[in-house]
Amino acid sequence: MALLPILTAPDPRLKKKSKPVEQVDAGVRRLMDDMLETMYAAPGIGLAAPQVGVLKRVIVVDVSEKDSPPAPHALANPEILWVSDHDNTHEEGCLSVPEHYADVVRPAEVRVRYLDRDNEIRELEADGMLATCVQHEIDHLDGILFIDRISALKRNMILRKLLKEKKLAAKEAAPA
Ligand code: GNR
Ligand code: NI
Repeated sequence: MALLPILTAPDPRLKKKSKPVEQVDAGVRRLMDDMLETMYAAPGIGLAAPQVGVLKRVIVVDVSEKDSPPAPHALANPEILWVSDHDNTHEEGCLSVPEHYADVVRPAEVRVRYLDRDNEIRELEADGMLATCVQHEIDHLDGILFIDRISALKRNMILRKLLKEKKLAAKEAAPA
């Protein structure tokens, strides 16, 4: 197992569309396990492969409460089969948009088809935080961040701050 570095916005890799995996083989399984380890260490409740620079359609989630047993899910090629016609608003954050939070409106329930860690086709029906998180992660596979689902005013404010921090960090790493 290994901890993988997490990309932060703005980064062109976070805007790309990820490619489906052919099958869940040992390499994809390793990626899933490393992503789970990275997610728990962050800590976060979800992680998508492009966030660690891998443009494959692989996501992991665990929305279990702190004092209940872990409930890891690893999904390859997740496809939304159905969304409820009622919406939910949740405050979202993202490991690739550190320290910024905003309310996002999404369908309250989803049904998703995917390949599991054993390359078996499965379906997951989710509501609540799991539904929000799975949609947030699938968005990453299509190059979409939660800030793309809020007002342009808020988005640009957040992006400007993140860019400024990146420039400052680069300067500190390599002083003139
Ligand atoms: O850790 C995370 N928390 C979170 C909170 C509300 C909605 C979505 C998320 S996902 C996020 C981790 C992450 O960036 N996944 O891509
Ligand atoms: Ni995210």
